[in-house]
Amino acid sequence: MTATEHVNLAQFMEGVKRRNPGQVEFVQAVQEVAEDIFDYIQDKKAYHEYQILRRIAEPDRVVSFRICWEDDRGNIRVQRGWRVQNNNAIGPYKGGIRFHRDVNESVLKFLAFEQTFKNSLTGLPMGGGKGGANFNPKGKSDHEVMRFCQSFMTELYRHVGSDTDVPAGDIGVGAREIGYMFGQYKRITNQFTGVLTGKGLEYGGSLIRSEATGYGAVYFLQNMLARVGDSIEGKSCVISGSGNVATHAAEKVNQLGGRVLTLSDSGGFIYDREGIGEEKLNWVKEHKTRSRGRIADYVKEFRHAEFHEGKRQWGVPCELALPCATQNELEGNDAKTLIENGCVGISEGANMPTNLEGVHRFKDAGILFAPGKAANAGGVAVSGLEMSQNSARISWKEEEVQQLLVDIMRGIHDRCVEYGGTPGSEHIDYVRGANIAGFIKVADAMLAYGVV
Ligand code: NDP
Ligand code: 2IT
Repeated sequence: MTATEHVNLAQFMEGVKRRNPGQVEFVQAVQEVAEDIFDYIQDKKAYHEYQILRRIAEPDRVVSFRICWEDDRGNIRVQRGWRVQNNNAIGPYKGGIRFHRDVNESVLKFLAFEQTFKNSLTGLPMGGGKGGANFNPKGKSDHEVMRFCQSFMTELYRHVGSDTDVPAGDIGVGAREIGYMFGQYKRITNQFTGVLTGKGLEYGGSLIRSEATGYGAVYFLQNMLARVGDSIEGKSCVISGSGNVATHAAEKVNQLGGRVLTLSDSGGFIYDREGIGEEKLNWVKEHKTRSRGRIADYVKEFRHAEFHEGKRQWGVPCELALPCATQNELEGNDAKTLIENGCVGISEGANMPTNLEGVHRFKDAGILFAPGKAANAGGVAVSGLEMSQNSARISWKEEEVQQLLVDIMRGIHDRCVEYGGTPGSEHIDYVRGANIAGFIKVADAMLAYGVV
């Protein structure tokens, strides 16, 4: 018998906290996974002996670097950037880049850890990574963003590559930023390779990549509802965020006959009782993405709607909820309110939007609750398809990618059902299902490699 067999969940988490002081988001993400995995591996000796979870919860490496750039007034600005390469047991590191004022090492470590399980769930050969910088794109000119992206890539290029680590977008990083970063990578290396995904269609991007995360989160909800004989049609839906994921989730809810009541940004939320239909949604996309405006302006355009400054939308009565903005935006009390108001299904478009107390409340209430690592995997899945297209130097048709996305989301759903079932009950714990199904593939690959 080895000493590691005696480590219980509490002792394991004590170690994680001790080794990662102050990294609350990272500890939270590990805790949520460890709660399920410890139970699952109780009788699986090899996973203990080879310290698999302990190793997945220690990034392969964290690269941290300085980024200098010049703003439009000639001031020299200094930012901090990171790339967290969490685990490459089943494929090259893969995961987005986030530019946001609040980015720090803890946030990127939690995202890279989650990404490892998410990417495994897609069934595609991708390891887990994440990167970013504490750069606030709000109010910056195009040229400032360009200079920042170029400076960021001038360091990042030596750590990434189409078979090593393939970044993509995330909060604050969309088509514009990917274009600037790809341009700089190509300039430095003189290579045109699939080093980034989420690229423009003119230079190796895939159809449906922009839509994939939001659409996928709604497909996941659709799969959960279908399993219990229900559907999205006619249901009211509360969505947070108004970026890439939120607007495409809203688009798919509309297409499937649901009614979207809210969208938000960091300034507050808008509530439109008449529903945010296609035309209004197109206005939001244009306003938020192209004009980089605020969601508050929605009520100037659509005067019947309400804007709730500095508030979150979880008190708006609804049947479905899709948190699509950021981590820990839905807390225990919000979960309680949603449950009391009769919400029947939640699908996380964002990464870890529900805090641990909220997750426990949803689990205990036995309602349909899809964790981000399963529900928002459609984005990285289509990134995986973009990598395949780049390697083969071809572009697939829209219908092909659409169908693959639908199939991949159904596959993830079914894997969660396989591992999230409860004996003697019809209920599926999708959190447990996603954690275990995501873990197994990575763990077994790690066992195959021995101690490396
Ligand atoms: P965007 O930058 O396109 O949009 C982010 C949205 O969230 C904006 O409306 C933004 O408001 C809001 N937001 C960001 N930070 C906060 C905050 N601290 N408080 C309140 N609102 C906030 O990002 P995405 O839509 O791409 O990403 C949203 C979420 O989805 C993230 O959790 C991301 O990790 C996750 N995700 C994204 C994927 C993708 O393919 N893009 C794939 C899988 C997950 P404001 O404009 O005011 O900042
Ligand atoms: O969180 C995520 O899955 C993403 N931001 C997308 C990652 C990717 O590589 O497409």
